[in-house]
Amino acid sequence: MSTSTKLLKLLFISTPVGHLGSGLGGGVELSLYNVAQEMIRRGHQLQIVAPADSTGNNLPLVQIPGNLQIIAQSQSRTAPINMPENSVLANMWDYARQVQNNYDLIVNFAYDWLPFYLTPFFDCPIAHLVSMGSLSNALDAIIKQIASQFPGTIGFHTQTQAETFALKQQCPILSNGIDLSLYNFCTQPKHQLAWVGRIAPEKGLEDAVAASQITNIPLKIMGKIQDDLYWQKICQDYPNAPWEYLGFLSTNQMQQVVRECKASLMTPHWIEAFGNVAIESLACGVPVICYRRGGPVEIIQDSKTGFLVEPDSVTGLVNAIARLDEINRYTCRHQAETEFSLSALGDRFEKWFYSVTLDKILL
Ligand code: HBI
Repeated sequence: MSTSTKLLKLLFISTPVGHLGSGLGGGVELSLYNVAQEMIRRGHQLQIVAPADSTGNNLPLVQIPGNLQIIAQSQSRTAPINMPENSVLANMWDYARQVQNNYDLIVNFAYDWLPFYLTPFFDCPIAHLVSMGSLSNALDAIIKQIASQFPGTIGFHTQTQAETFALKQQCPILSNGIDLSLYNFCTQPKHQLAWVGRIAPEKGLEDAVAASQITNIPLKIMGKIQDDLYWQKICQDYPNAPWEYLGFLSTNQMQQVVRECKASLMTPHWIEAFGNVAIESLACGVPVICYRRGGPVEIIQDSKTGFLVEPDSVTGLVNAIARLDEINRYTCRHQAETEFSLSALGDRFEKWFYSVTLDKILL
């Protein structure tokens, strides 16, 4: 049987910062669900290992107890590796060690040191999807080591993100993808803007609120409040801006709001590895206005499906908002259909998984 038709037995190991469905895992939760759903649709066997209390969208889940990992973006670049007692990360990987012989490939979705360090100790091949840009020296070092020892097993969402790790090897670039059937196109938006994302300093929400105040266009804010002090400061600094916080919504609730917006604002103060919000917005036919920084630069077609503006420039956001009538909303939806559908995503990941398991299958 040629490798391109062999069905794989896949073990997905989730992020350890929150149970699946909590929103704390941010974009990587969505990536895991979407890739899992598409692999199953293609006939592969699949099991997801995730922290206890995870919701699986009727996907096959093994729930592992233990204490969550601290989110990496809250740590300093020189922070030592931290592991809580009874670590859910350690427990998930001990489970993987025990069952590894039942699988052709283990796929790691955690942005943590341990899974990379354990790679040489496993018989089963491991593919690592790196979900953020470079954040810590310890993780950079172990990623560099594994990229060199196991070429082709470290995947990134975008070239920009991969470059933050300054690796010698060219690594697989997977982009991302979503289930387009969940997003409904809208031709006549209301006079409002959307901002969607984890509410934390690296996401730069204050700039979108400032742009909303200057333009006096209502801003619909959606997402998990991850940093409460940061959120309180925005509320105090912009008491009169026309913003409304709608909470952490399900995909369906979120797209019902976004689709009726003139545009989505993305204001990353860090190198966004990808920008799921951008493709979710495009899927609704909604143009994206984003700083020219990180993953969204490889997603948004400037002046065609949105605008890329000078990083951290609120004026840049405001000037782009004034140009929104130049964008054809059908062009936005069309780009999502050609580049970011589940089948496009599945093609990229399936090709990667076969490339990592090839030597094992042929042995
Ligand atoms: N932090 N330690 C740690 N581990 C993760 O897997 C992790 C994280 N912070 C954020 C995060 N994952 C995801 O929200 C992003 O990768 C999308």
